[in-house]
Amino acid sequence: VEWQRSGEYADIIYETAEGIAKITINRPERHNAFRPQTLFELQDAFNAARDDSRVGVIIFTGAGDKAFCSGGDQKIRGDDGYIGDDAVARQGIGRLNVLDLQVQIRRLPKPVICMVAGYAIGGGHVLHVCCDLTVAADNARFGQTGPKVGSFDGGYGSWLLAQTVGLKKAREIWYLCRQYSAEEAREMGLVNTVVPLERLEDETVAWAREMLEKSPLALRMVKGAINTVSDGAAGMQQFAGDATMLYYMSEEAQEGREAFKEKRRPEFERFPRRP
Ligand code: 2NE
Repeated sequence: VEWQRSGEYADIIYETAEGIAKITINRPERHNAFRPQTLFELQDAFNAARDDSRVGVIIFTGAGDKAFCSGGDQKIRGDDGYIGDDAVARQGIGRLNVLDLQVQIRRLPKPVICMVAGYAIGGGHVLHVCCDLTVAADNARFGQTGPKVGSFDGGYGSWLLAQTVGLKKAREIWYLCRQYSAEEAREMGLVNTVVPLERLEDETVAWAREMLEKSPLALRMVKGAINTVSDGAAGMQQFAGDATMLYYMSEEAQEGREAFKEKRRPEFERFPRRP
């Protein structure tokens, strides 16, 4: 794949090719741990991928083969969150803006594949849980560390994980803070497939290409439908928005718009009252 790089980022890399956007956390010296700036940049890149109508699938990964992401950067963790170098941080206030990224991945109406080589751990593990699919290299290691390092994720990191692997397993993962191999993760339904490290990108791209052959609207609706159950009112709101979008695309809705502009009575009687 001939990736085309774009955007001005310090902590991430944004690339596109053949209808695929690849977003890479680029802090390998810290096992791709994130700081507030990393997350602002990721949010910007995911927005770019959402807005680009040529992009149908997003691959989310980490630089190098040691880690996808090791969660929040513990070296810049303050007493109330992660301290960056923005104006808020200068007031001594920390951030937990990874939560905004989790929501963004869930809401993004295109499939997001997490491509994991090495560690997906702590807040990095939660990010993979939030992605639609995970393709793991055979050297991948999965796990939560929160209760070991003085943290936890009681949102998607807990209940979406429980929905993915079951309640007992989710408790084990959080209470014991063990690490699991790629094969163990596959057996518990935490990842979709495991491939040799050297084939990781090729296999992930193949999964992306397979989805790109499918109807974009159908994929959008299925993602929304699956998330609706677990996202409650917010999931319903997104799904309802998609229903409005589809309605706008109908002749019936367009007749309402045209009639308003032409200052005439809308001719809705020509549309069937569907059973
Ligand atoms: C990932 C793991 C198990 C890897 O161990 P190992 O032995 O293979 O590598 P090492 O030497 O620990 O790590 C390599 C370098 O990366 C840094 C390390 O400190 C080391 O650099 P030096 O100190 O030698 O210069 N590094 C790795 N992870 C880092 C991190 N998260 N922050 C800053 N530097 C990091 C092992 O490295 C590990 O256990 N890492 C910590 C994982 C962790 O606990 N993450 C935070 C969980 S809490 C969280 O993410 C979170 C949340 O729960 C809720 C909201 C928001 C965030």
